[in-house]
Amino acid sequence: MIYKRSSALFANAEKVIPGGVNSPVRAFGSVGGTPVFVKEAKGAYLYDEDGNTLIDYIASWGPMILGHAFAPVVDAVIEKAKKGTSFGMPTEIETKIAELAISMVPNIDKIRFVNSGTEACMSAVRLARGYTGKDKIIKFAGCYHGHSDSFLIQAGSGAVTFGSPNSPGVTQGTAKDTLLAKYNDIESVKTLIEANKGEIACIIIEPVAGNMGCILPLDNFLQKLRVLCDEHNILLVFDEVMTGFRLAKGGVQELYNVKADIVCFGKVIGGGLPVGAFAAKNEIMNYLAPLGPVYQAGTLSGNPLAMAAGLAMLTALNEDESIFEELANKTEYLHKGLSQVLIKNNVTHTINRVGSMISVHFAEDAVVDFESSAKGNNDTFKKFFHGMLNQGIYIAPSAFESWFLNNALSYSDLDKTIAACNTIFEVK
Ligand code: KE4
Repeated sequence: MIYKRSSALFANAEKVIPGGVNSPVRAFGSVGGTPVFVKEAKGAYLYDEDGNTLIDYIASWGPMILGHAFAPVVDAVIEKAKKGTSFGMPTEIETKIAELAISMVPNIDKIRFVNSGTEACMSAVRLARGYTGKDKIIKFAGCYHGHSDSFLIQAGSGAVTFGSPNSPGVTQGTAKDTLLAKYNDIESVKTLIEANKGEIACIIIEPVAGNMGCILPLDNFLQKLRVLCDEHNILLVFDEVMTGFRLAKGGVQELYNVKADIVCFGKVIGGGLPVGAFAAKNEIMNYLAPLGPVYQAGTLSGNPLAMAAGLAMLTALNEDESIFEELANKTEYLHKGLSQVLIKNNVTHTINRVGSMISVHFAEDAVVDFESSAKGNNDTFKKFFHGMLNQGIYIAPSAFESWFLNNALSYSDLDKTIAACNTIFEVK
């Protein structure tokens, strides 16, 4: 593959945008090389600025679950734009998408729309703190809930006391209220609760993690969190920015039959336009301004174009629930094919998969948390990433990300992907 034009475009971008990108993961930092500039996309394919066609496995990090330039979404946005792009006033379409989302997701009465997953999770934590009157939160090492200060935290010196900032600009004052537990380790959660009795407002979790690669909750982990939260009057916040409207119509709450107290959304809910949202029962949501004391606002929240895109996307998913099973079957097929060729070529690996989320880890042992994910061989991953890219397959440019299948992918695309993996590792 040639990337002459992408390289030239990246050089220009670097002069005016920090790192040449508007979100760090796009810069290929952990795999090296020059980021690919995309010109356009349709269905399962990306068309880059050098004329290469790429089979897409990131789907814009989740939103494009039905493939790129999905006609009902495009048409809805075009029609809406002709009538004005933003008003800063209530519009009927916001109620329509809210009603639809509430009908699809269990255990929520009201939903507030914002402009990103970060905003959704940040607002959900503020709401949990306002509703409970408590300051501390528990998150899990390796889970990402956006770039709000409370989430950019690593384990502190006294791991059971408080966290420490993992980014300059985050204050110790903020970090002290974030406690870090270990994913799939219920004892680590119990220890934090015991050491911070009566001070914890919520536990926030990616109920299926996608920011350490894809990691599944094991041994009824989510159910155990639910019990602990009920016992200690702590709210359980599911960050379903990745999993919402992707793993099932009702997300992980439906898939694992576990109730969260607040659910956060992003990605799919916006159909590719900037939308986040958070939702809960009336008792909690009615604490939000202008009804209640917890302040939260946004100039472009509920923007008509974004609502039109999201409504068209959710309508398509709601009308044909077989999409979720179709996607899960395609992902299983890909999993089996990749595993077969990696085993055939004696490549140490483990693959995690749930629904249409999958990740390949070049690690000996099972990947069940951040620590085990970090044991993956990144040199092998880099070889895998660039080997796939050079054969026209675009996977996540980091071993700590999940792939997101889109339903425009054909089995022929999957076979090409499996064959490309074989070519990379084929024992000559
Ligand atoms: P945004 O603010 O990027 O819309 O959402 C933040 C967020 C919250 N929660 C979860 C579980 C997420 O995965 C994300 C964002 N995901 C990353 C991918 N790991 C987006 C890609 C990027 O940062 O550019």
